[in-house]
Amino acid sequence: MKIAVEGCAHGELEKIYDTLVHIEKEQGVKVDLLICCGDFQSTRNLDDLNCMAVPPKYRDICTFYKYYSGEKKAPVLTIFIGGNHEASNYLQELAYGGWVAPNIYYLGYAGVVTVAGVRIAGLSGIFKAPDYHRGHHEIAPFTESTVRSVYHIRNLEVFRLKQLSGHIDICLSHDWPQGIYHHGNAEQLIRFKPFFREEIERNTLGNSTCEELLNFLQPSYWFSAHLHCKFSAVVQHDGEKCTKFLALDKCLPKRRFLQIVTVGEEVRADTELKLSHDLEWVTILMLTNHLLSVKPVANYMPGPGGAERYTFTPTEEEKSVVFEKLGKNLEIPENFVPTVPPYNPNIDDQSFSQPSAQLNPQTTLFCDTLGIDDPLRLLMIIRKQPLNIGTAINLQNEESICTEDAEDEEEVTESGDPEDENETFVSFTNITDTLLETSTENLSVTPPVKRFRGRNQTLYSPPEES
Ligand SMILES: [Mn+2]
Repeated sequence: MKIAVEGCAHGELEKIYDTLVHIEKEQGVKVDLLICCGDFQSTRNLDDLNCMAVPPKYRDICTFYKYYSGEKKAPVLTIFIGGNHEASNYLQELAYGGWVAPNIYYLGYAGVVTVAGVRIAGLSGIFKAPDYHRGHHEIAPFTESTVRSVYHIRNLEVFRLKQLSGHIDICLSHDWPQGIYHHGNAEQLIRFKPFFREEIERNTLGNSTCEELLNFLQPSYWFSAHLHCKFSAVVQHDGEKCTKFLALDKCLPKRRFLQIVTVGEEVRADTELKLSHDLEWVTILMLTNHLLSVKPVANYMPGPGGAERYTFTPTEEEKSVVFEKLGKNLEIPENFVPTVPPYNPNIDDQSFSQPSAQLNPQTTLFCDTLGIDDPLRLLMIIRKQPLNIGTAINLQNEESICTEDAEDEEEVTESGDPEDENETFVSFTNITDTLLETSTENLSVTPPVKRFRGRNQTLYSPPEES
């Protein structure tokens, strides 16, 4: 499968897709999947933009809304993780992953999916020690503080990822695994980014939980973004396995933001790729539901020495229970519906407020199917907010979405060949060939859902009630 890997998207979806379509035409290859490593900026409208942690002058609606409204369609199946510049209110609706637009899938706080037999795991957010052990307590409208902490990585997701067994082909994180620069050309990196020197020398650059996960999961590939430069490395693990690391730049002209990598089997040109749940992962989500916290206090994961279960690598029996619950069908349903009015460029409008949180029908269905908790729903219960479930809105009634189409196409023609400048920085080879010098290989157990559900509700009920 040909996978296009993108660093930080920063809302430039239209440019990224144009570049891909251009590559396909020029080089006669078909890209099967696009992976974005965060800072995706899936802002549907101006309200969403106010939930993004950037100074107001940098708030730019960019082009995601066109894919949300249906004005444009993603030409290739796209999956992404969250970074530190996101429509956090929207991503929170999809804690366990979901479609943010047709053909564009968010992996959730953490997630594992398979595409054409390739197993892909992702961890959203960036690491900040003070928030690592807290629950997912943030909810829109965010404060100055929660608008940032909302995208900080939590121990729950890292714990869940560490329950995975079997081989992982690709892992994604927004910030780099700590120490990864010692496995590649660090001197060249420092020449390009001199202000990294001190942190590289002290081995403090990057995310220690990702380093831990990289060594634990030993995936074939690890892709990251965030530091806005291209860098590759190979981590040789004990034994045969190694991980090829690649970080890419953000989407800007003349920057190396995109690379095509060949992973797994070739996909026939007429195959429409489908995204599937990873059964082991979904089972882990269910088995660890009771570990979810939405409180702003420390929430420690179980370990040896305590009385409770602390390994949740599922048994075959546990997996088959989940398989039944999913109707013996792992395919992720294509059940996206727009639930808020998309940005309308023809209306000269401004918004200075954040929206209130809304539940997403995709998450509601997923949680109901498995009998697990939606963290956002728990928060609404605590805050005594109405359980506001987003419903499909009819975009036919929205003015000007359709009329925009024609204008847009003209614009592309007028501006001539927008890809010209892209040519130099899109590298196009398998990273194995170009970047790497070292050659490498490549029962009766009923899930305790009901009980935990009840337990969660009590845990999370407001203090005055308990
Ligand atoms: Mn970033």
